[in-house]
Amino acid sequence: MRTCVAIFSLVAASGLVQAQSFNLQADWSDAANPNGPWSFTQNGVPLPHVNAWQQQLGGWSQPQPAWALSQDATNRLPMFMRSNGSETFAHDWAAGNVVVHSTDGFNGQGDGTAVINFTLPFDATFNIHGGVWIGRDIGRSVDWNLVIGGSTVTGGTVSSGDPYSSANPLPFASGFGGAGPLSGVAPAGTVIALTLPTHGGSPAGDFIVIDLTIDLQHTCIPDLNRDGVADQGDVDYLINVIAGGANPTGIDPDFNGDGVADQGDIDGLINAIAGAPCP
Ligand SMILES: [Ca+2]
Ligand SMILES: [Ca+2]
Repeated sequence: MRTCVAIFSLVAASGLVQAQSFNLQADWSDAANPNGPWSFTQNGVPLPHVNAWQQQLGGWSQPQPAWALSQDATNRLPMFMRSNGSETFAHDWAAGNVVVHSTDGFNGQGDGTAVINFTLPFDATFNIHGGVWIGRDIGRSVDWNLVIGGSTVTGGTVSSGDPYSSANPLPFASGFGGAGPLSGVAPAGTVIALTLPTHGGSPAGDFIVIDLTIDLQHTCIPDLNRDGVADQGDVDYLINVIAGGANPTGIDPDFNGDGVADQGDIDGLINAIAGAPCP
């Protein structure tokens, strides 16, 4: 939990600015991966696109595009898709839902765990909404874990026969970590990851349906040297970075976001440390 503590202890300026909402379904792309802040990966590595997942093996009456290593081979898991609604088997999701098939040793040979990554595009206060359910009832189980900045903060399991469904998703807030970890402040570049491994003991992987929205509010994090306090040390840090010095915490020295790193950023930082809104 060390990284998690570090993230949540970041001191953010109180002022706030603009909000932006990112919805997994609405933002879906079959053209690009990563797609903006989203990426569909095995163990964090973005997967290539296929035009018709299980084209030969069947299951869809119309070609179902997906992100996966192959269409029909034994490395076709994990798989990420936005359903085209032409499934020919019993399932509990609607056209337009984002569905993941977790990997397993049968059809994910040599492959990694299904992971949806969302990388914060700016310093932000984040709020994570939504939930998951198993896509069909054939005796299998899939785990979900929310991993923020490398630390697992909450998670759970959906299983064939459990009470959760499209009509009653398992909310992320009902994970073992409760609702607390679903909001916080984190710097640009922090990865919010939803990992979807096949549950231990499940005979194989299965479809899990994801309803996920991440709301962001721009904020600024005056604790530029990431030592847990916003103070003169951060002003010194920024002055040094702007002067061409080392930047071990990897901050963007353009603190006020006007496109240049200069005295205006130092002034903005001093004001923010004193309690003013983000510049
Ligand atoms: Ca500091
Ligand atoms: Ca600036």
